[in-house]
Amino acid sequence: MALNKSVISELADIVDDAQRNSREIVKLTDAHPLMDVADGYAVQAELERRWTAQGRKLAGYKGGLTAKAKMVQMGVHAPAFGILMGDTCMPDGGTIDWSSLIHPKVEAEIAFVMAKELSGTSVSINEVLDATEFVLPAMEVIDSRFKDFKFDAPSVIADNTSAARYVVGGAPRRPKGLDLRLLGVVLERNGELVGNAAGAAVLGHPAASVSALVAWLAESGRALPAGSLVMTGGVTEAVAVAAGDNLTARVQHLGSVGVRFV
Ligand code: OOG
Ligand code: MG
Repeated sequence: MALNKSVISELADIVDDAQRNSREIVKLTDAHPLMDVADGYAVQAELERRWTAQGRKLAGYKGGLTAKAKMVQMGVHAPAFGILMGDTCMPDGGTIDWSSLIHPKVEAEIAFVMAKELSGTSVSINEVLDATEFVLPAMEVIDSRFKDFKFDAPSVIADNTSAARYVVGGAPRRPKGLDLRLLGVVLERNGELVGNAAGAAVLGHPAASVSALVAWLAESGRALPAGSLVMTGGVTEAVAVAAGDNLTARVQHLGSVGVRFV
């Protein structure tokens, strides 16, 4: 860590304000060039502390930048983790007010709901699958608070990995008998194909994203609680959306989720 507690708190103020008011800001490292990834997570932890103190509920966690296509698109080449606040969950088939966001983009993801707590730095894919209640299709709406979606790892982590809204639904299935690497994922905007990949696009196996998340939690002495929702990361590049757009994410064997921006 390069920054002291009072600077971390100031940066949390800046990000929180930008999120609340949908106001874009410049990346945090412009003013704090020494800021590192640990500082980014410290800002994120401070935001989590504030949000939960306000009575907001943590629904789970997200892995981001877990697919090559996303890493190349954003120029950040390592996965990053963030928190999912329950009040940012939008109903499948519902609408999202585009004007409440800055420059939203949509990602198709495979999500997990955990049946058992997981902890430790080297949880295997099989252990993740054993601890999983079900897997289901998901869509994440990301909305970097940084101008033109331009950031580096410390800044995007401080901005809770661009998390804005998420949608889950479809036909949840137990993972037993499914090879999650081979699940086809299709993202459509207004009925037109805008992205497609297989589950393996996410770190070779979507459960590897859960394992990496658990290892990240372990670094700060935390476990992934039973009942958590985990978004494993966009399988393709994120796509920009405009008011009026209908977005659908389809996952083989798991059904689809959709939203409309108004
Ligand atoms: C960072 C968040 C990435 C994903 O699924 O890869 C993410 C960003 O691209 O703004 O959520
Ligand atoms: Mg995502």
